[in-house]
Amino acid sequence: MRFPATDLAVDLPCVMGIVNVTPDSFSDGGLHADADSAVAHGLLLASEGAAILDIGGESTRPGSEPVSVADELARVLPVIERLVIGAPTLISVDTTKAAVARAALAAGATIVNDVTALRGDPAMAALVAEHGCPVCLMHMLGEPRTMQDDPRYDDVVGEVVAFLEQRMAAALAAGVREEQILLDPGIGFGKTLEHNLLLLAHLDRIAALGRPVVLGASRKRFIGALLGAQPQQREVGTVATTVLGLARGAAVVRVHDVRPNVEALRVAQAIIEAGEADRARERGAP
Ligand code: HH2
Repeated sequence: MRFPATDLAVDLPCVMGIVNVTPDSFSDGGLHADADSAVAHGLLLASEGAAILDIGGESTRPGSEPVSVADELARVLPVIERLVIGAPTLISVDTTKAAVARAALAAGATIVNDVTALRGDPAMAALVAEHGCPVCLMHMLGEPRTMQDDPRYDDVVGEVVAFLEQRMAAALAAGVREEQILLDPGIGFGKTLEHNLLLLAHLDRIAALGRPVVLGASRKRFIGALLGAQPQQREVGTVATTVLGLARGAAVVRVHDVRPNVEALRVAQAIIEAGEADRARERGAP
């Protein structure tokens, strides 16, 4: 599958493994809250085939409380420093704060994953422009504390597409290059079950914006609603989202359970490529 030109130094599609160095993340809060266990978890995800590790020190689950720069830095920096050396992956920092992103990039992280799409901190766009690193711009309706209080759209897919176009234009206006930009529909960020399903069903409309799409549906609440399953039992449901996401153009899937998603994507990708090769042969046939 062809993806647009990007500064991401990995082959696409790829798996981004989640390392939450937090006490309160929705599915694994507290499991890797100290640096030693976060690093061990990151190394495990790398050994399972993650091409990127996304390190976060502030939960964005519905109802979560903000974390100070000092606390967030104390959580993520020691983990990033060790994984930059120890893991054969790219390191992404999941933060909305320019000070945290700056320190993470200085420590060797090479991707900024900002769930506010550069709206959370006025210094973030300039930092990303100056550094030249890939940046993920994600859609969110409202803010984490209240985003799940009755989210409404007239046309969820159209509104998310328009928002991402607008955030991409703002990033370009701030000096970010197009090749740096990744786009993410923000599954679960101010969305009902139906909104999430529509975004997944029409992910190709986000891919049509011409930038690699990041999909973060892993273990999220809508999967639990469909399956009646607790977060740690949503692995197979997550694989359904990554495989269908890939078929609709996702380039990076952000997941907690790396191995099953790596395996599923490898098989799905082989099928997609066989179909593409066959169609190309048919077109070229006399
Ligand atoms: N989802 C979460 C956090 N960061 N980043 C991107 N680009 N896309 C996402 O969908 C996304 C994200 C929430 O998941 P998780 O990190 O597991 O939970 P928490 O925010 O509670 O730490």
